[in-house]
Amino acid sequence: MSLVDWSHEALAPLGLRRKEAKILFLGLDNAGKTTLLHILKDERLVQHQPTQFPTSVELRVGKIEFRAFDLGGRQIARRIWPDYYAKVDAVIYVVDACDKERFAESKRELDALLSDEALAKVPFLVLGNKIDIPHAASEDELLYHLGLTDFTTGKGKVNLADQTVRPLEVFMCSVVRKMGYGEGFEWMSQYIK
Ligand SMILES: Nc1nc2c(ncn2[C@@H]2O[C@H](COP(=O)(O)OP(=O)(O)OP(=O)(O)O)[C@@H](O)[C@H]2O)c(=O)[nH]1
Ligand SMILES: [Mg+2]
Repeated sequence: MSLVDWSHEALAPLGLRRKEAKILFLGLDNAGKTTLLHILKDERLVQHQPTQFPTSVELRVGKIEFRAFDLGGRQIARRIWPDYYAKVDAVIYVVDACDKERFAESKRELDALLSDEALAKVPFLVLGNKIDIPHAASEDELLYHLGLTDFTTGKGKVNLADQTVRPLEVFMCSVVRKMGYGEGFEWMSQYIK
């Protein structure tokens, strides 16, 4: 156990446990949210049924320790998303980059999230998933279809003091190939206190 883990555990009984970050995994059904969560959790690739009920799991990715909420993306599941918007530290919005017919629907849901008062300052990591499939949209195409071309805030290191706009970036990834999302998490970790 590292010193960091030790001090973290040692503080727990004193009620001084550092606040755990809360991250919502959102996006349309079939985007790959549950698959990603399970790979982050135990490195295992599992075939999942569409998520019916909200679940949450504690995770550590790099230096971020957080509770991930997987709320499911089917129409009926989306209705309860707003119940989870309080005290969110980040949103990971997953898009199936191959499902071009649903880009408009995905944009509508993303726009609703971005304009929700409760999430106004929350960093958004948009993951364009399934780039292992040959006809997947490119990053530029996805940016265009999601209406984000002029709204991303930069992938590099940021000076938080200069930050006046909500952090938002798109990273293309393949959850099944375990590639791309790591850079996204690294970017996001800059904004999680
Ligand atoms: N080719 C490919 N398929 C993927 C990838 N990630 C997920 N999938 C597949 O996409 C399908 C949907 O994945 P899920 O993780 O269940 O999707 P979800 O976003 O949790 O969907 P809901 O629970 O309905 O909201 C599954 O068949 C996955 O195997 C990927 O990177 N590449
Ligand atoms: Mg799911």
